[in-house]
Amino acid sequence: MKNIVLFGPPGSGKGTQAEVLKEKYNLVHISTGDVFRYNIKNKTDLGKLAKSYMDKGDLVPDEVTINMLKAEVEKNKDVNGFIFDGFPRTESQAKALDLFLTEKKMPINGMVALEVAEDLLIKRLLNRGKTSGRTDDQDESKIRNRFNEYETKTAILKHYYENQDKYYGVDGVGSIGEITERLSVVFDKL
Ligand code: B4P
Repeated sequence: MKNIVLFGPPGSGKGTQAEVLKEKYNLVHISTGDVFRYNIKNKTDLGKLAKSYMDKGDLVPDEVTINMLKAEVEKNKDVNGFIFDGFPRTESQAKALDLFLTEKKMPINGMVALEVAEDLLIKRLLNRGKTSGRTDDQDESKIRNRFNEYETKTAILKHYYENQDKYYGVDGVGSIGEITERLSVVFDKL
């Protein structure tokens, strides 16, 4: 099995690349952001809760996100592996994921991180905000709050996976195709 955490700051291209890589490697793509947006669209209780955090650019509480992620994994039996996109985003999510996947005897092979400078990320997100309808992409102060959440709660996960010899950084600047090529070099090794 290949279980890969696709990592990077908001707008680094995790969702974009996961769409391509899931086909190439026959993996199940779980994006916690997409699952939340699906629930918001369908006005479920989970969606209403998530919306109150996402609209401000805050992270959704760990307990909610961890339970949701586990349910998504359980829906997919007998698969080649998973691309986790946007999860984990806190140390407590990373520990919960390790515990859960170790119990299932399907550990993480590696964290593959897209590295992109903040000024370029802001441009990409504001640009998407013009057409996506995503409220968290339309306002620079909300985008800056997402970066702040990333810096204070998520960026430390680089060290978490480095300590397990599982961190692989990839330059996330270039065309979408070029970046897929770079990521594939790492995916092939894992
Ligand atoms: P996510 O949905 O995970 O999304 P993201 O960080 O905005 O973006 P991603 O990196 O996937 O970028 P994308 O490919 O779309 O999170 C949204 C919110 O959900 C969070 O703020 C949080 O509130 C909540 N949430 C999600 N997971 C959570 C968790 N585990 N715990 C708590 N809360 C959680 O690309 C962005 C843009 O760049 C696109 O427009 C794309 O077309 C463009 N782009 C991509 N690659 C490009 C390239 N090479 N060149 C130019 N443009 C490119």
